[in-house]
Amino acid sequence: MLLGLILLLVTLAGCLLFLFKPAWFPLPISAEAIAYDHQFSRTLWICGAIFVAAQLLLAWTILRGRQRVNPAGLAGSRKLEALWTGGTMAVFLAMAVLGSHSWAKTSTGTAGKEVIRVWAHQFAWNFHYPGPDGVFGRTDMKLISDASGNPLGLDPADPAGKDDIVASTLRIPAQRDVVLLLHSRDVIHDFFVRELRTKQDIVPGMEIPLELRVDTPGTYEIACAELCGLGHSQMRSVMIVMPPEEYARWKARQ
Ligand SMILES: [Cu+2]
Repeated sequence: MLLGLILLLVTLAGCLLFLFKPAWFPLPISAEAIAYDHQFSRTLWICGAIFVAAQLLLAWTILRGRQRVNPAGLAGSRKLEALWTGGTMAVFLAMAVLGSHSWAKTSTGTAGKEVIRVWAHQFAWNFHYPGPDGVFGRTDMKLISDASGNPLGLDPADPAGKDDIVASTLRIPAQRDVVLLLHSRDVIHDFFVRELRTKQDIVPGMEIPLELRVDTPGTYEIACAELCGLGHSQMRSVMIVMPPEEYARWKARQ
């Protein structure tokens, strides 16, 4: 009896937490983030409904009390088993297909887009812009020197690198397609902006593209989401999304 009541209370408290949302996600700032949120609420509603139904059934069974049933007289039902196994499978597959739509949108290709290299290292971020010539200067691991202000190892002998911009905060234009090319100088890091609902691992030796298009100007935190060493928790920066004209002015000033 008591167990049944506790179960009902816990289920009710769980539902209230989701209905009143004392803590919830920050606002989504891109179409992908909105699609992700829709998929998340769909999953939550379906799983939540099944969870509540199962708990209510369990509570009802407990509250009804024990009945003396001859165990030999209990028989399983193949039909019922096939029904809920099939049902679970159908729901699972349907959600997987719906979810894969939001993933499929993350295509690659840099033509006509704002291309910025992101360099992660223990424990900081650097952002590399090609400058007015649109060409990234050559970089060399051997030339990397944080002390002399060359965190990317830009080769001073390469003329394409003369106009390059290196910054410690990421600035991107709003309402424009942006491709971030993710690089790591040392270990695996992970580019994470909560408002984008995106986490992308950064693997040393690889250039991993991440496409985004942000609609809402503002300042958003970038965190490293891969435990990368002792200073991992300090490895953060900000992504400043600027109106396109303001972004162009900022770039011209550099
Ligand atoms: Cu990291």
